[in-house]
Amino acid sequence: MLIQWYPGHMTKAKRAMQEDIKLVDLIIELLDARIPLSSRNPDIDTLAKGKFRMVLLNKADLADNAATEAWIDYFKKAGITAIALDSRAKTKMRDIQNKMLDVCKEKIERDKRRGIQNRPIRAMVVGIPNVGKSTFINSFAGKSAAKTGNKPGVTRGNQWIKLNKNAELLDTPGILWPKFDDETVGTHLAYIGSVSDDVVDSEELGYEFIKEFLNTGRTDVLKARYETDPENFREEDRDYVLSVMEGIALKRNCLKKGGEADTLKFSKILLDDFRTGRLGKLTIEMP
Ligand SMILES: Nc1nc2c(ncn2[C@@H]2O[C@H](COP(=O)(O)OP(=O)(O)OP(=O)(O)O)[C@@H](O)[C@H]2O)c(=O)[nH]1
Ligand SMILES: [Mg+2]
Repeated sequence: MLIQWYPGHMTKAKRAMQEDIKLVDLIIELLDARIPLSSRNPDIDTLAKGKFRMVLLNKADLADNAATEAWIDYFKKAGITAIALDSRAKTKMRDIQNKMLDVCKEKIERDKRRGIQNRPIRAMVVGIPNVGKSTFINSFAGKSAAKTGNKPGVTRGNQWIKLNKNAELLDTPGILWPKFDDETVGTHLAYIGSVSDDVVDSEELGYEFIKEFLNTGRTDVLKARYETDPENFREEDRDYVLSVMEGIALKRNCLKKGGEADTLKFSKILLDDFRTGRLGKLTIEMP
């Protein structure tokens, strides 16, 4: 399934990011804990060259805990501090601030040697659309300073949020990149709602989702949520994925006028169940 989404505002946002990066000490990169590979901007190493770095594995409340631990370990081995986070919760923010100071301690010490004291750390918060950048900043600031919303493309311009004497954060619009290396990157970004639903065929996306779960042997996830064993729908000479989709759609009473399975309606339910965690805490990509 070929998905591309690179609207004009992202070209502009990338330019603004290149411009403002000169002003910051630290890059805080938010990844989606369910797809840490596909949610990484492949240009980030170039863009963030010479800056201190930190990764937040956000929406960890929707991801598998053991998988998130494995990812934290993966980043640690690459020399990057990574922290699991549900950015809607304020409880972890002090911990994150301490990690920020720790990651930037070289700079703080350098400032001190030059007689500069208490200059705040300036950090740019970057990441794909809808990953939770603005939500994180609001929790960190302890107030609604940045606009948030459950769809990609909410933040449209860079905005500084001055927090306290220790830190200032720059909220940025979510960006993707003009071409995904691999088709699965686009598909995975669409699963989590980082690509606008307007450019995606939901029915096809639902099909891809079921196919991926069947191919990776995770029929238990579907079985648990929809109370039916996908194996029951296996027939000779018939597309197994489609038969599973239709079978569950019928069971869920997703019907078209003539009584046949409404697979579009079911796909929308399926994706919504995934995005809201009703399918369980699921990580799609492993290190
Ligand atoms: N479950 C869960 N939802 C979250 C988390 N962080 C953010 N959200 C939700 O994700 C949606 C997007 O959040 P935003 O903060 O607007 O995302 P953003 O990265 O600023 O998005 P853009 O500005 O469009 O790039 C909102 O509905 C948030 O409530 C999290 O850690 N867990
Ligand atoms: Mg935002």
